[in-house]
Amino acid sequence: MVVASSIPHLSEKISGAVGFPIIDLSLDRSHVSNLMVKACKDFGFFKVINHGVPKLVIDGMEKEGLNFFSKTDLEKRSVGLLKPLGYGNKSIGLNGDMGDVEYLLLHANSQSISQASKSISKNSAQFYSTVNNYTQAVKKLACEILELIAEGLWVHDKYAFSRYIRDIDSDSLIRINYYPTCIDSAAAAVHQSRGIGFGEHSDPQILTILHSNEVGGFQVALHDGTWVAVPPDSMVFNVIVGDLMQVFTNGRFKSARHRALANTTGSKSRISIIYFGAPPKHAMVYPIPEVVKHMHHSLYRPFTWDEFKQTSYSLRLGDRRLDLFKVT
Ligand code: GA4
Repeated sequence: MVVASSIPHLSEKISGAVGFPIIDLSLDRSHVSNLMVKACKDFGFFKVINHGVPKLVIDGMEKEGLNFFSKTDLEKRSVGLLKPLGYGNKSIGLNGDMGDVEYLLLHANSQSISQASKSISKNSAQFYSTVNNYTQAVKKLACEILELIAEGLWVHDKYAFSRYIRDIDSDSLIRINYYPTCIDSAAAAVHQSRGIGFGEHSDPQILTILHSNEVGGFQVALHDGTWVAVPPDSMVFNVIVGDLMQVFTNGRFKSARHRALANTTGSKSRISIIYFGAPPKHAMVYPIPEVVKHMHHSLYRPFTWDEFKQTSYSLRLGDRRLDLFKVT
């Protein structure tokens, strides 16, 4: 059963007219950083091209993903339904959210990937090197983007944001979401509940870097709540502002609410690979003083990433968890 509240409602606003910013990373640095800050303020979302991640690295990762999801239910479950990390099927988080999606969710550090590889693949050395290469390349991209954003915001310390995910104890994650075609799923009941692949939410972390194959379904909400379909394009990386970035910028950037519709193509599975850049658990998070200076007061109280993460997991997927951290 799909949670009723997450099914797209007929009366909701949907627009096809908005083209989200596409930022060419090969252009002049100060121009790129200004474009990024504008995109973060206007949408909390943009796409990047000429990102420097080799196609071979992306294709290899997708292939490992498809290979894993093509296994039998029993084989996949043997990875361990390590809550909340490991293999998941339809159930999202710990509080009853459901979607028409299968996923693998892993910590993004080399040691954890190496550990997980042993239970995920018979050829664990190959799985490890493919997933680790992809994760390292996308982490580098995330750091570059965060440094460009810091420059565009005129923050003194260019590493103010990226240092959290460069930290050896960073709690960043890597996720592969698999949205089966109608044909893939046997049960008629599943067909009836089709609508949502992954329900509306914002990401709790700093920044998310999402890649998907050429199958559609991904949507991003504008600030006024209108949903906009993001046309699938395997040449781009999609960049999503997370909740912590909203806090760092004292609300000047808003975390983007996004969702994935269930895959109704009937022909090809949708696969997306997502990197979530997060601080170490013990790191303190608060609006950066240079931003607050211009705005006179902090909108959010200081908290640790661990506290915020625990709160996120205690709530539903679509809940607006940042409201609980506002200064009253
Ligand atoms: C959204 C971003 C990441 O995918 C994730 C998700 C996590 C999960 O799937 O286990 C959460 C969700 C995400 C936000 C609120 C909580 C936690 C499901 C959920 C209901 C891995 C994450 O870090 O937060």
